[in-house]
Amino acid sequence: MKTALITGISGQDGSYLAELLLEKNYKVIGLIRRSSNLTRSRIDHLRLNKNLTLKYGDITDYSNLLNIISDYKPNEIYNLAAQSHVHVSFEMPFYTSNTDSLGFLNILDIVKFLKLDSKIYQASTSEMFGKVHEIPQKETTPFNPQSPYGFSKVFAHNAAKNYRESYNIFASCGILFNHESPRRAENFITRKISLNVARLKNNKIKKFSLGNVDAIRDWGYAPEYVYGMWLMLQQNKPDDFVLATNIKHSVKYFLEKSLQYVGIEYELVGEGFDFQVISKNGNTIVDIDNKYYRPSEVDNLQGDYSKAKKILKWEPKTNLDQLIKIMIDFDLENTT
Ligand code: NAP
Ligand code: G4F
Repeated sequence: MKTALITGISGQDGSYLAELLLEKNYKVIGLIRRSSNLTRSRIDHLRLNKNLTLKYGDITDYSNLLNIISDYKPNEIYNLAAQSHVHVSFEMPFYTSNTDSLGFLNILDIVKFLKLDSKIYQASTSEMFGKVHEIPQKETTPFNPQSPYGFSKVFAHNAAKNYRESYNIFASCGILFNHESPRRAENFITRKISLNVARLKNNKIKKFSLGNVDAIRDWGYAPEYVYGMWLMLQQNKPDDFVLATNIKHSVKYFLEKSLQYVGIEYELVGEGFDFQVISKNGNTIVDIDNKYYRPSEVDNLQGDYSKAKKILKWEPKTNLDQLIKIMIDFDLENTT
C-alpha cells in the first residue's frame, strides 16, 4: 500500500485528490492547519475512512514537517498548500512568500536531508506566465509574474528544478491553469458568479459587484486536474507539465452564460468601470467596484497541454458550459 502526504488537503484540489488516492487504496496523510474555526468541510465525508490520517501542521514550520515526513516516509508528497488568492497576495506579500516559496523549500530540503525517494508534486501555476510572452503558453514559455503570488510560485518552481538537477530528487511541477468546481472558495471569480447568480435567481440578493470583467482565463474542471497531478507522479522521471483546456473565455462571457443558464433576461451596458448588467425590469443586477481590481492584472491566459496529452495521456473532458452548469446547479440547490 502506497502512502501519500497531501498538504492543503482542506482546499478545493486537496479534497478531490484525497478522494482519488483513497479510491486507489493509498494511505493518505493530510496536513491540516489549526484555526479557530474548523476548515474541514470539504473533507468531512472522508473523515471516517480508516486510510485517512489528519495531522496538524503548517508548511512554514520546518520541524513539524520534518517529524511528519520522517514518521510516515511517504511514497508521494503533493504540495498543494498555498495562500492561493492572487488579489490577497498584494495585501500579504510576506505571508504569501513564506508559504508559497519557503514552505515548499522546506519539503524539498527535508526529503533531501532524510535521503528519501519520495516523489514530490509541486502546485505550480499559469500565474507564473503573468503578462504573457506567447499565446498559448506551454512549459517553455518564459515566466513574467505580475503578483507576489506569481513570483512566489516561480521561486518554488525553480527550487524544484534545482533540487531535481542537483540532488536527483523526484520533483515534478504541474503548471495548472484555472480549474474550478462547486468546492471553489467563494472569493474566486467563477464561484463568486455562480453563487451570486443563484442568489439572484432565488431572490436572495438584488445586485452584486465585480472587478475586471475583460480578463481572459482558461477554465477547466478541478477533479480532472487532480487526476493529472497523480499521473505526473506515476512517471519514471520527474518533469513539468501544463494542464489546461487551450480554450479561453472572458469573465464577461462566464457571467453572461451563467445568467442565461438560470433564465435571467438582461442587457449589458457600458465598458470598463461603467459596465453594468441591467435586468428586464430596468434594475442594475451587476456593476463594477474598483476594489476588486488588482494593482497589476494578468489578462490573457490560455494553456497548451499537448505535452501532458502526449506523455501522460491526459486530456480535459468538461467544457466551460458544462462546468457552469455543474457549479450553478450546486449553488441553486444549496443557496440559502
Ligand atoms: P485552496 O482551495 O485555496 O487551498 C489551499 C490549501 O492550502 C488549503 O487547504 C489551506 O488550508 C492550505 N494552506 C494555506 N496555507 C498553508 C500553510 N501555511 N500551511 C499548510 N497549509 C496551508 O487552493 P486550491 O484551488 O485547492 O489550489 C491548490 C494548489 O494549487 C495551491 O497551491 C494553488 O496555489 C495551486 N493552483 C491552483 C489553481 C486553481 O485554479 N485552483 C491553479 C494553479 C495552481 P486552510 O483550509 O487552513 O486555509
Ligand atoms: O478567480 P480569480 O481570483 O483567479 P486568478 O487570479 O486567475 O487565480 C486563480 O488561478 C490561478 C491559475 O491561473 C491560480 F494559480 C490561483 O491560485 C487561483 O486559483 O480571478 C480570475 C480573473 C482575474 O483576472 C480577476 O481580476 O477574474 C478577475 N475578476 C474580476 N472580478 C475577479 C473579480 N476576481 C475575483 N476573485 N473577484 C472579482 O470580483
